[in-house]
Amino acid sequence: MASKVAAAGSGRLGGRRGEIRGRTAFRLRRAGGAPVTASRLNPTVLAAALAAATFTAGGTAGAGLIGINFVGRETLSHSAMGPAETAGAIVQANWNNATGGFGTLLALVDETGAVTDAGVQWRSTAEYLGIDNTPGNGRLMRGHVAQLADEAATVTVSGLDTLWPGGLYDVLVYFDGWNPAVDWAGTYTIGDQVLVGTDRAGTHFDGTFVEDGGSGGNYVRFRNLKGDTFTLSAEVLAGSGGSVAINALQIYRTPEPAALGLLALGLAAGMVRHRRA
Ligand SMILES: [Ca+2]
Ligand SMILES: [Ca+2]
Repeated sequence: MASKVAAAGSGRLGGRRGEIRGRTAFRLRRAGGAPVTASRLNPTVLAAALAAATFTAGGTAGAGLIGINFVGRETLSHSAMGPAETAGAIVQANWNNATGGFGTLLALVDETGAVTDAGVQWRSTAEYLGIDNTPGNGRLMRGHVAQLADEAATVTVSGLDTLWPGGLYDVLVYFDGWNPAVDWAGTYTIGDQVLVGTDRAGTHFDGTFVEDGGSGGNYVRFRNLKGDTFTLSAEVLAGSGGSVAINALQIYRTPEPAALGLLALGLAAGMVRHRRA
C-alpha cells in the first residue's frame, strides 16, 4: 500500500506544471509514513491526487471519526501523538499527526486506525502552546498552527464522499494559543458558516474542552456539513489583536436521519408494547 501512495505523491501530484505554485516546499507523506518532498500544491492538484490514489483499505471505515492533530512547531512542541492516545471533546484514538506549517497527508486513518481515502492539506505557520506535554488531551492541544503573516490559515480536507457517501458530518476546530495578555479572537469559516472563536487572555488548556458559544472557549463546532471536500479558513477577527490558532481538527460523521427515524420508531413501538403489557 505504501508504494502506491508514494507513486501517487511523487508522480501524479507533481505532474501538471501549470497547477503547481512552487514557492514553498513542503513534505508529502502518507499518515505515519516516510515524508516525500514535493512542490506546494493547490486544492485542484490535491483533489486530483486523491482521486488517482488507490488504497486497498479505502471505504472500510470505522464508526465515523477522523482526527487531525496539528503538531505545529515540532522542535519545541514534541507533541506528535501515538495511535493509542485518546483525546478530544469526542474522545477518539488514532489521531493523524500533521507536522509543520505547510503540508499534505494522504490516506488519513479513522478512529479505528483503518486507512481511508481522505487527505488533508494545510497552509499556516507553525507554533506551540507552552502547556505540559502530557499524553492525550494535553499533547493534542500543545502544538498548533496559526494564521500566516498576510493571509488566513487554511485547511482543506478531501475524500469524505468516498468514505461517507452522501453523509453529513460535523467539524470540530480546537484553538488555544499562548496569549497571557490579550484575547485571541478569530473567525473560522467553512462554506457559508462563519464561527467566532475566542481564546480568552491568560486562559490556556487545563484539561477541559469548552465549546465557544459566544463567551470564549477552546473549540468551535461546524454542524451538518456535506460534500467530498471542505476548506476551513481561520483569521484574526477584524479589530482584534493577537493571532488565531488551530490546534486540532476533528471530523465527526453524524448519524443518518433515517437511522434516527428508525430509532425513534423503535422506541415508540417499544413504549406501545410496554403500555399494553
Ligand atoms: Ca495539536
Ligand atoms: Ca490560550
